[in-house]
Amino acid sequence: MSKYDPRAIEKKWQKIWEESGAYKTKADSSKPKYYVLDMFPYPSGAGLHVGHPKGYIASDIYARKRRMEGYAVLHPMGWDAFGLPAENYAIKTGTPPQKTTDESIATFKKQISNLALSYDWEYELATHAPGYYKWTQWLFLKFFERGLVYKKKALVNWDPVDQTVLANEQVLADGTAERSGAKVEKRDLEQWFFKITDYADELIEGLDKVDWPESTKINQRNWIGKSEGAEIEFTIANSDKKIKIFTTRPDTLFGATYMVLAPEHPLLADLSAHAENKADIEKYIQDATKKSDIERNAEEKEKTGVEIKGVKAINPASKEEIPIYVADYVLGGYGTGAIMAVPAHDERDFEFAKKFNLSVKEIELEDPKKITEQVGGKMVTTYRLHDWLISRQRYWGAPIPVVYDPEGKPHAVPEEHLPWLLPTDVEYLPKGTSPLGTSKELLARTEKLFGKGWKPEIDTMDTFVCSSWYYLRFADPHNQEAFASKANLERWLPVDLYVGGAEHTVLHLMYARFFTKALRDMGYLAFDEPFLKLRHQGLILAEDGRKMSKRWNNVINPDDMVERFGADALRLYEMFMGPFEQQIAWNTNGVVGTYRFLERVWDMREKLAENPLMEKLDILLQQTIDKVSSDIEAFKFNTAVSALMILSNHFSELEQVPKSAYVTFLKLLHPFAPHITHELAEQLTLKREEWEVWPVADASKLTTATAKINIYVDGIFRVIAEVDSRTPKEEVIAVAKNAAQRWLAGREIVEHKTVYVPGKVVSFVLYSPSTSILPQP
Ligand code: ANZ
Repeated sequence: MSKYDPRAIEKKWQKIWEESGAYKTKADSSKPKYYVLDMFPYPSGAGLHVGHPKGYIASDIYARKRRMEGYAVLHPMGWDAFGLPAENYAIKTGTPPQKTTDESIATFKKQISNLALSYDWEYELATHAPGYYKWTQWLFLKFFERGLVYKKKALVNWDPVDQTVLANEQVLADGTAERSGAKVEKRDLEQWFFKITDYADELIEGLDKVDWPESTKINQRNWIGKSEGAEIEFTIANSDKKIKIFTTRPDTLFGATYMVLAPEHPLLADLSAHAENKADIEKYIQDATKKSDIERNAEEKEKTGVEIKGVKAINPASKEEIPIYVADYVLGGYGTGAIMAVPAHDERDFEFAKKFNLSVKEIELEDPKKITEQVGGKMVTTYRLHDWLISRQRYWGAPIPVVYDPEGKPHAVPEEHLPWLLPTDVEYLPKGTSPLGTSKELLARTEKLFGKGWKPEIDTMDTFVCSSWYYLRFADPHNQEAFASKANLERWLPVDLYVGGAEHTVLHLMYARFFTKALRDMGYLAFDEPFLKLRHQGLILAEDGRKMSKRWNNVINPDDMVERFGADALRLYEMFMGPFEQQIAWNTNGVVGTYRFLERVWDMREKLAENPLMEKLDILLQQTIDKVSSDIEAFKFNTAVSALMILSNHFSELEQVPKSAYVTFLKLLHPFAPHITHELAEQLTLKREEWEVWPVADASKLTTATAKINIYVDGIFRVIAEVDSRTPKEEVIAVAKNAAQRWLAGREIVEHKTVYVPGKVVSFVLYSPSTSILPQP
């Protein structure tokens, strides 16, 4: 009989699947729907490394299981195609981003196809295609009509390397840019914003409705940063001017011994005009506003500030005159940008007071409600979340569909002119202004359509706008009349399972939720949350434990692995290597291991017989069905694979393997290793409807016996622990340790002398304290 040869069978089956349309979406069938989505990749020039497919393999297994269970599955793939790498490459080489992007997509697609991921390529989309960004622009217009898009001048994050403005979400905790790593600066610029803050509350509440990793929910809640407190006005002495502060502790009002304004506070110019030290204040403001909020807020940072000399405020409770400072530990973008400082109760205020010799006043706390009312304040809710800045001074993005009349007033480009095409006659090199400003064609187009003196908007949209709605487009990717038809949206949305990296917890995953809620309010969608179940894959590190990167020359290419061991072995290995969400280093020997496993599965054909199941095998088989089924649901792919290995080991011990058990085994293995299972099914002349169905465990055979484990310590029987008889050895030993804790107390176990008699006994031997042979520290 022939040897297992993945090279021969994998190509054969990929061709058959393609020609027979095996993974076509059954859009109009009567079957229930299931939508399995991967976060679509940015098609970079470097191609895929073995880390990319980890999530894709997992979602593919899920999608295949759902199909076998009788669902109509939507499992599409596309390209998040706009973005800076292609543009930066264009600057270096002059190659148009369009060309680089299309080439990268072709490479990615080929690599993905080698892995037998069951995407329906008829549903493919790419965000840089005019047929797609037409609808990105259309959505911008709808948001604009509804007042969810506006333009304002604001102090914004400027990335000096990528030469563009960034959203707050794109600046990391250390004040560097998420993409370029540059230290982010502040600039005062007029920019377009999406009003995501309108949905702050709902974005928090909705998190309770979805099956997402808790850490991601926490990140979103913290990012939105809802805070309940009071706004209270402080009057400036000898003036009718007032400064409004935000505090979560109005009960400490009597203890406010000074005030602090953020360097960005709008009243500062006015106040410092009367100050004795105007020049010092101006210098301080200039320096402070260059720093990032994160830097300014750093706890270990020494407090700095300047008093506005000659100007005082009046504490509305104590009526005392108190000094006013400008200091950068108060942020312009939070609360009202001004605080009352209570050094007796607030750590930061205390530090500042110590440094500047300000009085620290011990006080009795007031009733927060009452005191707020008494001084004419009001209770308010503030948020850390700001509106989403979407203007980018870069080329390779969707043009913002706006034109300006000769007075400079913005107008939306009417719908009939969409797609508002990205011009091609541009200089890519960013000079701090937008490359689209160099296009003669864009200007001529604008003047021709709207009149002399009209000018186009020259910024493009943040690429996160494009990815905020792609999961909707997948329901109906070729529709030219709408971003997706109502019927198709109803058929497929929301996404049932979404798989992707954890790095987008407050970026894409929040923006997409905002889009969904806004579109629901406009009547286009009938659901609140776009992604019902979300899972993040852990990174695959290189064999040296570092991140895979061209720079370290440690990248493992999936094509090489497929070439050497086949896609099935690679798929199995990536699922078997450890818990799905954990970060794990690559080990090529592991692929050798899964290859050998498949080889044994292959060779087992020769032992098949039509004999009935023995009871022991039948129980193991039912248990395996049960475990693989529930493990896939729970994203415990590694333990699902190990259950399959246990079953196949049992087959190996048998003289003859009952064919019916082997066929069930093939069904369970199929989502993990589609090629070999198809080939074996063909050799066994199984019909599709016979084996491409997910098996259901016979519950009556699953009743698990409990095993009573006798636990011995140093040869003396101590206690009994009860465990499920299926519990693996390591777990039984852990349970036994726990149960015998008081006889083990504080002493070291001689691990290699631990004895386990399956289902019966665990025996521990302890190091004797007098003759300790423990290695000295
Ligand atoms: C007086 C006070 C006394 C405060 C006290 C705290 C403790 P969260 O919980 O994050 O909302 N604050 C207000 N606006 C600020 C700004 N723009 N920049 C920096 N700090 C600001 O924190 C609210 C508290 O942070 C507010 O309550 C205010 O200090 C400060 F014992 O007011 B508190």
